[in-house]
Amino acid sequence: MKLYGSIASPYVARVAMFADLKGMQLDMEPAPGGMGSPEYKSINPTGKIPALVTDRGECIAESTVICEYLEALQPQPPMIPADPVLQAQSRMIARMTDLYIAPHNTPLNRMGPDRDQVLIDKQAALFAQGFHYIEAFMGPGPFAAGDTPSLGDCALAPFIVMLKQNIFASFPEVEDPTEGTGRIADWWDALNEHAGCRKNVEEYAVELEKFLKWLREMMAKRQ
Ligand SMILES: N[C@@H](CCC(=O)N[C@@H](CS)C(=O)NCC(=O)O)C(=O)O
Repeated sequence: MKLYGSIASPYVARVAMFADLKGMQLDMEPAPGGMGSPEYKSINPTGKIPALVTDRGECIAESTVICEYLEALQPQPPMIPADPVLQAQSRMIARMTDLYIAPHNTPLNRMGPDRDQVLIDKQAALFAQGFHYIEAFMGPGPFAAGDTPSLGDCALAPFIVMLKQNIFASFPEVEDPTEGTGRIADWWDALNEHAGCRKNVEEYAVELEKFLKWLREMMAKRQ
């Protein structure tokens, strides 16, 4: 079994954290030829990372589906709750991260030195709406669903790390939901008090910082 991707991707980090918390070792390699390349598209036609190639050679794409495959392969310890409501809550947090948080990042990342205040305010409102949905649909906790980490935690945590490094500091209009006293702030505290989650969050933060530094240097050279 091989996972294609780089840990700097929040989607790859989702799978890496999920597998690590299950105690599964994943053999990870960069996408051959790079993301979106014809060589990699011959393995994963979407060209996106992550992709997992099974021992029988089938390709499984999409981070959440890969997590669900790993859960089916090795059910213990469960990372998708057995309780139907907690299960739905865990899945909702992963899905809402993808639908209502992840897309709002890109327009801000692409913004040059001239700040477009109208766009910033629009994106800040979209982030606030997305976090409101997530807060409303989290389970009893203290983790995203129940009292142990699950899929929803592995999906949301890397995006929070990414926004902390890339967005919240540069765009104060976008509110960091882990500050303050709301459900997401309590969730973030619980996550960081859990040794396994904290290790994954810290490892991702280090890899992402390295990637962002490389990206900034590359963009500076281009100017
Ligand atoms: N829905 C996908 C999203 C994966 C994704 O967008 N990955 C990015 C890297 S963070 C990528 O591969 N981008 C390259 C491309 O779109 O060609 C998942 O959950 O796996």
